[in-house]
Amino acid sequence: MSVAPAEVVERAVTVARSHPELVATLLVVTVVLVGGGFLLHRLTRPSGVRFASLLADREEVVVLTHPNPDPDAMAAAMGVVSLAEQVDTAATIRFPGQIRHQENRTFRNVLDVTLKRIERAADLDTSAVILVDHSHPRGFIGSEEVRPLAVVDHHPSDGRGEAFTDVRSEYGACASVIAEYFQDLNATPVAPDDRESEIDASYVVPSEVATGLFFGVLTDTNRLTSGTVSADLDASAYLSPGVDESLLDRIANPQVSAEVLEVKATAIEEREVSGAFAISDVGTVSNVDAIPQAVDELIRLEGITAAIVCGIRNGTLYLSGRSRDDRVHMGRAIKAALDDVPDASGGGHARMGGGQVPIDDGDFVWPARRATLTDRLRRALEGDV
Ligand SMILES: [Mn+2]
Repeated sequence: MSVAPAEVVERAVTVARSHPELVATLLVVTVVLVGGGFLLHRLTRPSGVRFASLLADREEVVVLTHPNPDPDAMAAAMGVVSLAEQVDTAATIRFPGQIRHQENRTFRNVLDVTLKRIERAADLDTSAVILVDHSHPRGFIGSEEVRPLAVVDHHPSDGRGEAFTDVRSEYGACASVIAEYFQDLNATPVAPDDRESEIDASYVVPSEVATGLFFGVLTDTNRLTSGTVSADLDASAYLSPGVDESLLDRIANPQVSAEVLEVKATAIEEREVSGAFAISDVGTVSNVDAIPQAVDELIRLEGITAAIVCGIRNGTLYLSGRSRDDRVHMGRAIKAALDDVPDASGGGHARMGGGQVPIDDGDFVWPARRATLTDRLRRALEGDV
């Protein structure tokens, strides 16, 4: 027996009339299913997809790095700018502080990263601020009033973005997180010899962005030797077809200025060693970044487990310390040694510390105090202060 379609509708209407509660229940179930499914879909979208749609909703965004941005921070920022441009959102990179270290300067120049320095919050000229590689704005006037729209970071922190927060403290580099965003969008890394316009994909990772992100992962994991997780390796593998090896070589092996090498040589020559601890005074320098680089060399000397290098520039004595000795918490040692020196500041982590001492008294008084300071540093390393 066949049933005419009209008859089916008629029967359904009859059932519905006699059981209104059934209709109501069906309606509620449908709404819950559709609504819930929609919500679930929104919430379970990969982070990269959510991030891209956040960017797409804005006319323009500012990507902000921490003070003195390193390759990981600059690479992450480049990645965000590239994503923004691909969803037709204008994006600029801003940074507080200075770019002095030769590795950072080389990275910026070779990859032609456009980033502008800011001094105060008003320089940001937009409310849509995206923080990369840090999660609390710092290093400029009014930084504490900036409420970031989004935070993408790999340092353990409670910092949050108003609309988007992605802090993956287990990752070795922020660049790995950004690379994953591209991967979430099925973006194709563009090989250095290919043209972007000839790639048949909705999203791409331009070659210089892939190269930058790849190097960001390398530097923040000390060439994949420390703090690396499989996500960092996955990100590197994903980016590798887009990596331009000649650019990578230029970024990874920057020219070192003669002064940095001279300061390193002085630090080694002038070292005063007692037991496993070395302290070295390199005198006046014109580039204070040479001081941490010098202590990085000094700590590599056989038999040395903790080292401090100090030098003067523009009336300030700069100290930089390294420890690979469990007995010495370098940050605390420097802090203790400078504790009651007027206007001095010092501190840091177990393996890395630094400090600054303003010298207003002129050279006449200072040499004696400098000897005293060296003595205190030595006692602090030995745990006596
Ligand atoms: Mn980083």
